[in-house]
Amino acid sequence: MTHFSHASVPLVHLTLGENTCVVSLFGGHVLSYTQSGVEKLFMSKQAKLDGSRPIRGGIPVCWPWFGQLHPDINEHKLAHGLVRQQLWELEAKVSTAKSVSITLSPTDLTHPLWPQGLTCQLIITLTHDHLEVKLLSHNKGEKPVPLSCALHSYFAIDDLQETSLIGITGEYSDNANEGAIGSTPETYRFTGEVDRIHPNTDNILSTDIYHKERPITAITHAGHDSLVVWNPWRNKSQSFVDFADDEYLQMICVETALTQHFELAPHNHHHLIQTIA
Ligand code: TA6
Repeated sequence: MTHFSHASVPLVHLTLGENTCVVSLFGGHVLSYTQSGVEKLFMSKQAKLDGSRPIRGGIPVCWPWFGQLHPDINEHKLAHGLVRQQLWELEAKVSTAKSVSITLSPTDLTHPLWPQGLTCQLIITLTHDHLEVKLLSHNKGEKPVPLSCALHSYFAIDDLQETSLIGITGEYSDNANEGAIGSTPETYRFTGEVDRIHPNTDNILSTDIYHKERPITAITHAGHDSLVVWNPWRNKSQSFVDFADDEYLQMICVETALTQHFELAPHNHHHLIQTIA
């Protein structure tokens, strides 16, 4: 289990029975989720936990755009939006016999690219058998606002060569191959760089990470219009300063996302929810 005693970013610790969750207020970023002592999330050994750059692991919050999905991104070079690199504040904490829940919100809404009238909150709920992460967007303005976002979760695995992902079907857009359209394999394995956007409109979608024939992590998605699956593989791993060269063998990203040109209507809310068990 990873310990974060060396982190200089402010942390919130949640405990319920044998389950724990650690959240950084820098980025509103879930760093760790352990279920009966088993760590479900990956955190790079070289991740920066001093607020100097986005944290490489856990659950980065990509909002109010995903990746480069903003028309002016080249000007600001802010991949994955405006909130994973700023301090969030703890608005509320509620503990019951069945769950512990915290509500966080970003503190700096002044960036010139921040969409007028749009706000977000993150509601993280630890229960006896799962962790629920809910990204709540609210358009307080009078105009529709384009919104793309993702809960960009890094999941811990034992060995990429023995890992498969179950539950995703249909076509995908392959960002590792100039957006070419591919067909999701029935047994989803990782034998090279994977960077895929899988459109999906199921109200609730369940996916499972397997190690050989054994399911190790169940992930449920809601409020999404797509899933993103990513593993950088060997070459891209070597280009990251906050990721060891061989760590691609210990993680896969399975992300609950809005990437399909969603617009949030005036005075409306949107909930993007990922549940991990
Ligand atoms: O979710 C996949 C992705 O968009 C990849 O293209 C890769 O850029 C990854 O996110 C990590 O992005 P980051 O900005 O955290 O290095």
